[in-house]
Amino acid sequence: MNLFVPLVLMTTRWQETADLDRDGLLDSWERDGFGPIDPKLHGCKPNRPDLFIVFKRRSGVTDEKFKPTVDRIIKFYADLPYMNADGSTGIHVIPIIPDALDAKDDDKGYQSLYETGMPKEWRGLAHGVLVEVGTGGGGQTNRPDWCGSSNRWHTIVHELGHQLGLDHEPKDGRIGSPFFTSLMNYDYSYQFNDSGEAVHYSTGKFVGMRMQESDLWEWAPFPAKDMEFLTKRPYYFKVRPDGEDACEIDWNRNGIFGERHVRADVNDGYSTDFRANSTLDLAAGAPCLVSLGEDLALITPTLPADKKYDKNIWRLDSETQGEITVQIIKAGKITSTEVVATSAIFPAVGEASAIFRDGKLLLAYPDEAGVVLTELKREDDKFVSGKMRRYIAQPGEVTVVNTPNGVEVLHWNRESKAITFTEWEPKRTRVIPALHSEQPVAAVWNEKLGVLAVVEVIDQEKKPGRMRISHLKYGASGWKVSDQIWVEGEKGDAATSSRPVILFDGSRDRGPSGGYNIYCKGRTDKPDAQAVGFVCRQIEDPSLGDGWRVRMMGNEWAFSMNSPTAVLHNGDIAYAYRLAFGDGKQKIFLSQKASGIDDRWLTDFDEVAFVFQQGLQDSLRRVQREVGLVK
Ligand SMILES: [Ca+2]
Ligand SMILES: [Ca+2]
Ligand SMILES: [Ca+2]
Ligand SMILES: [Ca+2]
Ligand SMILES: [Zn+2]
Repeated sequence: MNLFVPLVLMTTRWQETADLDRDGLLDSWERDGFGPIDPKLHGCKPNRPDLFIVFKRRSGVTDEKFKPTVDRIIKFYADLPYMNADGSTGIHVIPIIPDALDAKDDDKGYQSLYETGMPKEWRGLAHGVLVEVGTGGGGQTNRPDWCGSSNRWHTIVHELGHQLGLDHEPKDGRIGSPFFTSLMNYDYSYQFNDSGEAVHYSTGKFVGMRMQESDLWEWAPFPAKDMEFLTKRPYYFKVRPDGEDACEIDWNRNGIFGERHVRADVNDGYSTDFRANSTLDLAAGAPCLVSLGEDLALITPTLPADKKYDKNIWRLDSETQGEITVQIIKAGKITSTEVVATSAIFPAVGEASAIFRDGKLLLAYPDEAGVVLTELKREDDKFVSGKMRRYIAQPGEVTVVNTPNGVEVLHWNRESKAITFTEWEPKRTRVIPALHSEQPVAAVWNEKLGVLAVVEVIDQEKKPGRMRISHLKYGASGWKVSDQIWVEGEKGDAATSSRPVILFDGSRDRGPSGGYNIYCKGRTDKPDAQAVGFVCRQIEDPSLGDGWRVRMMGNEWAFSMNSPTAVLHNGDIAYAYRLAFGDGKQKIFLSQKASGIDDRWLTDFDEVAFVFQQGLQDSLRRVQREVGLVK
């Protein structure tokens, strides 16, 4: 008796909740019908997953416009490679297509249309999609049974993926991965291996590959043809076979295959991301970062304490004169502030540029009459201002660069656009006739080639703001241009409307001759309009962008009205820009790890198994609990 009672109870509970195929619909509902579910009409079965989807259309989405979309969605789920108890494969989609919404609801967002759009009797039994008029793509999910999506099958299966519990990254990796081939991954949402029809939920084929960008091996235990997709959008990696069953991938794009312990940003399909981020003080123009070894110096144009950061101030000029502030940053925190230029001594009318050499910060900036050169000595956690000199120059901006032949100050003349070189210890000032730029220039010493690289901004006939590197060699008669390279090739698109910044990276990962990184604000017609930043990385593969890979920095909201700044720092890259909007508007955003090289795991994830074993059931259970269908 005592033994018997619990058994009976258990059996009753089992019958109440059994869901053999784990599609979230109880066996009894699928067999005998339940609410609006009619097994004869809908063809649902207890031993094969069924997925009811209510497609509520916006007014204007006709049957004719929606039919191809729904047919493709049915095929998509039917084709999923997973074996069911009844011997079939895939998920059986049952579309429920009520009348389209009224035109009076046209201006309501998808979230507020759940009440109107998701029929009460289907809640907990079906998933819901509000189908928008557009077909271009774009969607959003706010509930396990509701999303808004354009009338495009790619987007709808992506948003349904979110409803079923899928994320943009592999569920156990948590960062984007080029071999997470899912349509949930933005890299492959609309195409895979150059085919719009080949997009899919991942089967976890590459789950065995677990890699860190900080320590990559350029080898994979898969035939080269399985990795062919990496040679297409958005990555264009070079892959070559290593026998029948393995291949080598040039992750760091340096032209050498099969290397070990490689460092490279390999998941930059969407952007190069920021890590170790902080928001710092207000600035009145573009920042400049200088590496002090362990620490950083942040140099910004600022306003005197009695002036307000008016929204129209985007840089200092002769009307809005200001100060130059130098701050020491340790682990993302400001530890000291030194005001170099004050209203009493040579107020600044532009941006500062500096280098760190022999324990001293050599800093230059334009004032009303010329260029101010100042030396600051580092003493523990602060800078102490030292010698200050100036020379007469036309209005413009300056760039300080360290070379084996001494420190040079490059002056860009705002009127004539000509570039003048002045040695830090001013012996001589020379115009380099071949150099001419629409914007202030960037400069760096290339130790592999023994040349000074100067980035000019040049208006091509049809494309304004293109960037070109001029290599200069030092000889008896001073600096002479030896050769020139267009950033992204002469026919490329990379362009800016403000000062670029250039780094030279001579590490092994950049190949035998090293490589440049050029950072810039994207070009806008009005120079002070906000835009996102870009990095143009020089690579060994000349077939891609004429040897350049251009990526967005951060994300599509990382707007600035000013140029960004970047510097090689602590084995990574520090990057800063002045925020264009939001709470931090006009403050400096700093990423101390902006190389995009991450030490979290890149991997793959078996989404198909997840959906069949968990996703279908869990998503409906959550709604069933909400409406009281199950406990
Ligand atoms: Ca079921
Ligand atoms: Ca079923
Ligand atoms: Ca390589
Ligand atoms: Ca990365
Ligand atoms: Zn998404």
